Amino acid sequence: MLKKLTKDMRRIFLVSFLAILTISPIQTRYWSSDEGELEISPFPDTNWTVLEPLSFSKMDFGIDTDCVAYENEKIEIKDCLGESHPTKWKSPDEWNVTEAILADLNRDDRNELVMVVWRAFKPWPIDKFLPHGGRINSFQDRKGMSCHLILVGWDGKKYRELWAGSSLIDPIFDIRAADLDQDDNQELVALEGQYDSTNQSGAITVWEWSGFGFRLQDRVEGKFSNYAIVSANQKVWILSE
Ligand SMILES: [Ca+2]
Ligand SMILES: [Ca+2]
Repeated sequence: MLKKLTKDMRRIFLVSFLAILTISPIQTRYWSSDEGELEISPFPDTNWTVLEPLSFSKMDFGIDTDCVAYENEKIEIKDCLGESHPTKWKSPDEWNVTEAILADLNRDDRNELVMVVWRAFKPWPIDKFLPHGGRINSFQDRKGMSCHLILVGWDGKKYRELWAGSSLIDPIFDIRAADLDQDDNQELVALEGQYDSTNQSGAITVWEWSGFGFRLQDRVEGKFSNYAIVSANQKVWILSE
């Protein structure tokens, strides 16, 4: 499973990745979003900026004294003022949080923790009673773990799970948030692999909030292993190889 990159590691990775793109004979592709569909489009040679994920820091939730700690696939929201202050939210022991970013994906003008969570697979309860149950039984790996996208944030009174997806058909990794189509709403970008695959590669996917969950906006099939999100001239591109 992927480990969350620290901000410094991610910066080094991005710089290295862009350097490789510059000198590599591997074909670099530049994707931009046109009404929700990713398409290859010309990319300016200069004046571009790598869009980095928001760092975990105080005030990111609108609560100026709270901080996020991430270690060993566990994540915790606590008072920045010190250890003596109680934890305000922590990921359950049975979760493995393989990635986390801060973003406003549910469009409430407040950032939330967007997490890739692996946990023991659970079938839909109703499938126990249906004659053709087990519809999502393949959405797990050989160890019985399934991949989920989960949002946790401040509801005005406390931190709580704002939205939790059921088992993903295919696991996602390398998640980012960016407003690809300049409509002032962030989309979720993720690579989509396969359960039990030994290759950390897959399709580029873009997901948008539908009001109740995430709708797939577009998927570019392929064996992409990394990408960068770059802006130039008030437009945003996904750079892939
Ligand atoms: Ca939000
Ligand atoms: Ca958008």
